[in-house]
Amino acid sequence: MMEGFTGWPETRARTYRERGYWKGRTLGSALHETALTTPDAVALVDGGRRWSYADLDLAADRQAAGLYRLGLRAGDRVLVQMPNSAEFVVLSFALFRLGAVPVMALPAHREADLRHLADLSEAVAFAVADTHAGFDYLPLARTLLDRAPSLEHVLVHGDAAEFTDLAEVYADREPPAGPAASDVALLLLSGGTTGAPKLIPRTHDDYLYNATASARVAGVDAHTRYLAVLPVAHNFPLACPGILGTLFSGGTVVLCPHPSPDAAFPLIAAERVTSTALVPSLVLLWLEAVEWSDDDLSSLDLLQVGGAKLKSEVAVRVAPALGCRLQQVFGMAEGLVNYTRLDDPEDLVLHTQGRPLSPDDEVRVVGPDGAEAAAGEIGELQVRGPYTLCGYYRAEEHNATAFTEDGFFRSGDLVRRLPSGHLVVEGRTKEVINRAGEKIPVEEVENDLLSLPAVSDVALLPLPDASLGERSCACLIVQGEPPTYAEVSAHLRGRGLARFKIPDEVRVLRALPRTPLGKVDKNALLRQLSAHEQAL
Ligand code: OOB
Repeated sequence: MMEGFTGWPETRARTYRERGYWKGRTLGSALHETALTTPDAVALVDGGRRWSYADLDLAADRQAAGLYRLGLRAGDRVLVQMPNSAEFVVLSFALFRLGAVPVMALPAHREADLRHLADLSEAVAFAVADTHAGFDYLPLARTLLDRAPSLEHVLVHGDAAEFTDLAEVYADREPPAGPAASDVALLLLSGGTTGAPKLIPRTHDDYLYNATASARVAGVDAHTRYLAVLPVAHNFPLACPGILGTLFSGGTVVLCPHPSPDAAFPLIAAERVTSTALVPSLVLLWLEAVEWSDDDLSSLDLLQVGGAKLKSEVAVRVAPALGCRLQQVFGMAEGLVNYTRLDDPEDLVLHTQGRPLSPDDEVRVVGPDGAEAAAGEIGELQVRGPYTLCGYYRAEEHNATAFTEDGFFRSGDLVRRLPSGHLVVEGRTKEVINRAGEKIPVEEVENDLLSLPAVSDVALLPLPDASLGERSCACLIVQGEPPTYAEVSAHLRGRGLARFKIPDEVRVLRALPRTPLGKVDKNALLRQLSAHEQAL
């Protein structure tokens, strides 16, 4: 077993096997089985390029062999930061086959997060595309290679310069012996509690179940044509059911390089896309764009929405405007995923965030006193189950508080449970700003703001935002000349902060309100800001 990984207690593991959730198969072998059944069906579409299942299966094997020849071994970690592309899918399966473990970074991450991830995982390789969305990843790769002592290889899709070209990482088909189904298959990034992202180990057994059970609940089959719009390294588009759920069902994955309607709508029309997944802020954008778009979206049958709370007012507009069904998805990289079901009454689909995927998801709602909340009351969601982690990777100290004694994960989400078992998300106990589904760890950004020379105190707050859900506002106390927005933002970018963590707004205040204990009173500050807003 991988050091730093906490597995399930044996009695629960046995139950999950006996009940057929864990099938003892790896992600790599599941793809192989689909490829044997439907070798000629189209697995992937990326721009003008198409891969049949046989093509994808072979490409993954050859790349696994190539990575092995390069010196990568089972258990090695590889930091992967790739845009939505077929190369991401091929590389992921090559790593799954080899038993090497991808660390799933997002294209928006910058040096600070990447270095932390490389160091924490002791990644031996970093895989990137040369450029994406106007950003050149090669200078970033150079800095990282220079500063992260574990890194030995940089693998590049595109113009590789002095690094290894991913297209050349292949060897003839003789895959080395693969991993066991109980091994860690990948490390997902946490949406962030406080501080830098944590790593979430997902095993082949648990992630295969996550993807295939999700596929059933979302009605995915061989006719599904799934558009991957959200960043593919995220759990939602990757396995809820996303790319993996579609591939294990023999459907087609269409990769969308950008989430804008300009990129997505023509792809939906051309590839007759049947389903996709969005965060609420994108739903708003799509609802607006569909008004003037000429693209034929009639093939679209299902829109999944999750990552942040979808307001009922927006939920009701989805079916009429886009001509498809809606499925709300409330999930977390740590495991538990809730779905509204396709045959749920409309009321539940519009006004709840769904119910747990698995009959063996043990969910409880706990009040501040630690006791279970009364039916219908708000409390913290705690969970354990066949695909929910039992410990963050290499995070002993944090794990001591993130889990209860009986092994439940404290999600930090405040929910209410209806008699049907459906959950309504009501807020959070932890300090995270949910900006369009991307989670901003407040404390980390506050610390970075404090390093600005003139800044003596700071508070980062979420402001309600019609399109993003929440936007971030940095309130600064300064000595002397206040910095401009451009200066603040340049400073943070210079410290390697991910793009979505840069505050949307900066305000300079005379003082921060305090609680009797001397902590910044963020509720009072929020009231102060909104009173100011109304006065304008
Ligand atoms: C998904 O995963 P993460 O790890 O980026 O973020 C998880 C957190 C949850 O704990 C919750 O606070 C929030 O994001 N969240 C929602 C939500 N879906 C996620 N809050 C309200 N309503 C929803 N529907 O975001 C994720 C993972 C798998 C599938 C879908 C989303």
